[in-house]
Amino acid sequence: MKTSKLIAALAALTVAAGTAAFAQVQGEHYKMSETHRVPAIQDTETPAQRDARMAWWREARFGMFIHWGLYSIPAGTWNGKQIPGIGEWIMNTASIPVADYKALAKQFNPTAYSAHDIVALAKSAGMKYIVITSKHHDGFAMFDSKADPFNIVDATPYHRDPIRELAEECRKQGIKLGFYYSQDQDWTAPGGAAYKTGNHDRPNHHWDPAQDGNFADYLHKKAIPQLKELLTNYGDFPAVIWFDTPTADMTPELAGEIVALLNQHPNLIWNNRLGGGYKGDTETPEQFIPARGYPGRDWEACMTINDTWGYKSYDLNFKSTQTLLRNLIDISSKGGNYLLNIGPDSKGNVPPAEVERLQQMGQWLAVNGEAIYGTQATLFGDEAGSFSTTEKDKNGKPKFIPKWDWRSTTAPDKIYVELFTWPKGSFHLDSVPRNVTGAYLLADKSHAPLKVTKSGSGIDVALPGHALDPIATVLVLTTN
Ligand code: FHN
Repeated sequence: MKTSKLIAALAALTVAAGTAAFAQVQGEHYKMSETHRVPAIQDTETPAQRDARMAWWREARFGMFIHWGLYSIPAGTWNGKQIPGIGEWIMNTASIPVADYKALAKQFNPTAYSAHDIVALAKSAGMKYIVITSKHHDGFAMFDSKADPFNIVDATPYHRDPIRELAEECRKQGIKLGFYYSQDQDWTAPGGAAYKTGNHDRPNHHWDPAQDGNFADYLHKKAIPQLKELLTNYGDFPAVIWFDTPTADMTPELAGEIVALLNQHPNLIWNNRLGGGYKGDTETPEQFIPARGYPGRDWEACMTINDTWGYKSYDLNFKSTQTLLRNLIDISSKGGNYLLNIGPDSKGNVPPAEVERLQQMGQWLAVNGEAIYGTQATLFGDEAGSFSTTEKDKNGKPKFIPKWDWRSTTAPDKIYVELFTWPKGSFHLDSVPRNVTGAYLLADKSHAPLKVTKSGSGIDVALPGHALDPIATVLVLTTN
C-alpha cells in the first residue's frame, strides 16, 4: 500500500472506530528518502553542528503543545449534535461547508487570552518550550498574515496577533517558541489537501466545491508565503516548525521549495512531517510511547491530556497527574521529549483540569527535575517491559508488555532511578555498568547517604520504609 493511502486508511479506520485520537501518524509511516534535490540542513551539517543545533531541545525534555483555533467555538458540537472524534477536526468530520466554517471567525473574540499566563503556566509545569498551532488544517491563521485574509487579525473582532504576544512573553520569560503549521491539509483554501473522513469524494476527499483547486497553487499562494511570514516576523522565533499530515500531494519538488526556505534559518528544528521524503530532525510518535524509543534519532512523543487536541466542551476524560508524570519519566528514560497538549477554549481560557495537572507536574519537577532535564536514556532497558513471545499487537507484531516498577535516566556521573512502586527494604540491580560510589534520594534535602551493598556487578541500596513521593521517588546513584 502506498504511504499516502496507508495514512488515509489509518485515518478512516480510526475515525470509524470512534477512537480517542486521530490516526497514529508517526514518522515511520512516511516514505523517506536519503537523497534530496534540495539538500536539507540535516543532509549537509556535520555531527558537531547538529549537536549544537539540537542542544537546547535535547536538554528541554518537556514542552507544551497548544491547539487553538476557530474549532474552539463549536467545541465539538455542530447544529446541536455532538460530533465524534477530535475537536479540531470538526469541519472535516461534520462536512461543514467552507462558508459556514469561515463565518465562525466573526464570533472569535478570545478576550480572556493572556500570553503572559500561558507562558507562566508552561514554566510552572516545568516545560521548556511551547509549540502553538499557527494554522491548523482548517486553514485559519492564528497570526497576522498579509498572505491570506482568513486570519485572526483581519477576519475577527479580536484584531490582535496572539502569536506575536506569545513570542514576546516567551522571550521575556525565557522559554522557546515553535510554530505548528499545517502545510498540506487546508480545508478552506482552494487546492488544500484533505484526509478522508466519512464519504468525502475521491481523489482529494473534499466536501465543498469551494475546496477544489490545484495543490501547487495553494502552496505557492498561501502556505509558502505564510511560512515566510512566520519565519521572518517573530524575531528569533520560531525555534521549531512543526509540520503535519503530509499527503502524496507534497512531492519531493514541492517539499524542496519549503526546504530551501527552512535552510535560510540555520538554527531551526523541524520534524519528520513535511513530506516529500524529508526526515527532518525529529521522530514524532503520536499518542503512544515507543517501547524502546528511537535509538540514534531525536524524538518527541506528542500527546493529549484528555482525548482531543482542540477544545471540546464535553471531553472530560483527563489523564491523571500520575499517568502524565509517568509518561514524562518513561519518555525521558528512552531518550525522548514529551510534548503535552493543552486546548484553550474560544475565550482563550485553559481548562482548569489541564492547569491543575500541569501545576502538579511542575511541583514534582521542581524537586526532581535534575533526573529529567538534560539526561540521557537508561543504561538498563528491561525495566520498561518486554515483548511477548505469544501475544501480538494490532499490527501482528510481538506485543510490548510494559512494566511500571521503575525507570532510569542517566547523567555523566549519576544514574537516576525513578521508583514508581516502593521496594520493601532495598532496591536491587543485577548488574550496573558503572562503579557506584554512593546513593541518596533526590527529594531528601539533606541527601542522607543510603547504604549500598555490592555483590558481583550488582548492587542493593537500603531504602527507608516509605516513598517520599506517591508518584515517583528518585533514587540517585553517584558513579564514576
Ligand atoms: O490531524 C492532526 C491532529 O489534528 C493533531 O494536530 C495532531 C497532533 O500531532 N496531528 C495530526 C494527526 O497526526
